[in-house]
Amino acid sequence: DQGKLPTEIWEKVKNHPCYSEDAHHYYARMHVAVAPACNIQCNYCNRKYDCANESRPGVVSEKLTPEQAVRKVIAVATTIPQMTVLGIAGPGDALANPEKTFKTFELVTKAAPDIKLCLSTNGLALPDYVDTIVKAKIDHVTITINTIDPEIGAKIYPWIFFNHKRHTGVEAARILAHRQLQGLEMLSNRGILCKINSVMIPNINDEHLIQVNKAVTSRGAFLHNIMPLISAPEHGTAFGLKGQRGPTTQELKAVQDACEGQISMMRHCRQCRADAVGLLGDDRSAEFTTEQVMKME
Ligand code: CLF
Ligand code: SF4
Repeated sequence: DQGKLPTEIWEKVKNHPCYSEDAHHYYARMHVAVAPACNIQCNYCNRKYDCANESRPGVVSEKLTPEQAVRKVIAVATTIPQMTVLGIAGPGDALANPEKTFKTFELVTKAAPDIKLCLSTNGLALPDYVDTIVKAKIDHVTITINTIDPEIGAKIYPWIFFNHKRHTGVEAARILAHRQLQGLEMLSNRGILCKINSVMIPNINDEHLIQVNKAVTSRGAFLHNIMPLISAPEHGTAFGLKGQRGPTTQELKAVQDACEGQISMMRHCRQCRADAVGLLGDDRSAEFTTEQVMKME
């Protein structure tokens, strides 16, 4: 229910399955995998899952052009009337592929103006695209912020590509955190509902996520989604530790509980694929391959 939310905000969240826990039982979202490139490297990345910028074993998303993406959106909207939100969440970074991302949103707005637009990013390029996001009428932006401490960041991000060059170590992590928080503040000031995703990595950023929560709250974030690292064999070497594990359910809940009380905590995230379709947790992407979509037209 609306609770204490102002009506104009309620209108934006009531049928967004990620922003409203109630809505996720009734409304569906879809992702189109139009954004293959990325401008940073996360130690946990494997480009299969996204929004979460998450990583777990799975099937690689079928990459689409903006034109193919729009055909898919129409096919899904026709088949699944509860589909209210289109998100671009990878498989790389939406804002490292700005032409494809914004072209897709533009074409979708023309073809299906009722569909809400959602964008997920690591935030590095975000300050440069705030005006474009506002103009495209994107109401929902997710920024993945795992740390605000460059020393911790250096353990999560081996490098970033920024201002035409590669930066590494603490310097890279400092630039990234600064750009993420700056982008968040700029979007909040423009009335865009920002969700922060944080990947909880035991012994790296677990306790620190409470500081991240405070930092994003003070900059106007609407919702904080702390999700578990899903451990994969390759994390062992990437994190310089033998077999980086994910948190247990109890550890995750403890950190989420410790953050409760400032902004809302999202606890129903399903760590979606970059080409997810349908209700959260009920993936129907296999029904909407390019081949299937062509048959439906
Ligand atoms: Fe997609 Fe992300 Fe938009 Fe949702 S997913 S771009 S905000 S429409 Fe949702 Fe999936 Fe969790 Fe993301 S359950 S991984 S939070
Ligand atoms: Fe991978 Fe996403 Fe990190 Fe880019 S931002 S390296 S796509 S997890």
